[in-house]
Amino acid sequence: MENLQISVIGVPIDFGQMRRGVDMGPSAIRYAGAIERLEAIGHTVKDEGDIYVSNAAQLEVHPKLRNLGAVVEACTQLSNRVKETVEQKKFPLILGGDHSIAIGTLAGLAHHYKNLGVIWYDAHADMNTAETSPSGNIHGMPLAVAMGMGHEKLTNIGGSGAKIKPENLVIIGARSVDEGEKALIKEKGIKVYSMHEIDRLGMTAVMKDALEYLASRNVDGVHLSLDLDGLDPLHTPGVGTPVPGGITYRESHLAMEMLQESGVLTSAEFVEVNPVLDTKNSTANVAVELMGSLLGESLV
Ligand code: 6HN
Ligand code: MN
Ligand code: MN
Ligand code: MN
Repeated sequence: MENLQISVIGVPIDFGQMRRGVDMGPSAIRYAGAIERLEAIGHTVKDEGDIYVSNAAQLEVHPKLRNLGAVVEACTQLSNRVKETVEQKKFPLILGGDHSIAIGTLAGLAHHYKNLGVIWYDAHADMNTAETSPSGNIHGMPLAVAMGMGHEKLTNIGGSGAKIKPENLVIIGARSVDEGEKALIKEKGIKVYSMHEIDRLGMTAVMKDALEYLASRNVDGVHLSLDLDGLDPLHTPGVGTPVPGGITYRESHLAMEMLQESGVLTSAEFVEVNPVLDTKNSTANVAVELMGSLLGESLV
């Protein structure tokens, strides 16, 4: 396995949704031993600290995009940091924070990857716009924004226009998808492996198919955006929007191992860890264990 130069960037933001505490995600994940775990594999890891997130109340408010100004400010900074990290030939590992941060991550990656593949591991499809969103929460919108849809203050982060192509995206674990999102998935022909496919085919076949699909798209990199609510809340209860009937702990390790084996991964983010909703930091612990499998820890 190739030893990587990993840059860890924390984004302590909880303004993309309504439950406070997910801003403590980066601390919880560090406390669970992320840095040491990756170093033990043999990687060179630099903890770059956290993005500064200012007070939402002091920035722009919008009736259908909760805390718009604060999310734009944090994602703009993150986009720049991710862009610099890739320029330095380092592997960006981003710790959330709620899933709105993916707007910044994908904007930063798009600067270098013109045909980026994205694996979205999540109970949700995260492709609402202000018009389709049932909640007004921006953490339910990052994929729409990355595809160039939504408020221009969001789509203009890191440069105007789409950052990813719908045909280079695969969603794994979906089981709570809103009507507007379903319509968009159909319209764009987005590849979704819902819980139905995971149950029916098994994770091995799902990951094999997903990786073959991305390879057939000739992607120039693959980003993993892992929302801890993709797993079943039995394993990761410390998330703001849990949905029962999710991916198991073991299936998730397998998925991470297969992604590692494929050798195509170029960046990753772990989001939605909310230690306030947790006991004994269990969700951050799972996040760190999955990071181990993703980045080459061997079982024997
Ligand atoms: N997440 N689809 C719902 C909404 O409010 O748009 C839930 C979104 C959850 C987002 O978990 O990252
Ligand atoms: Mn550049
Ligand atoms: Mn989710
Ligand atoms: Mn999500």
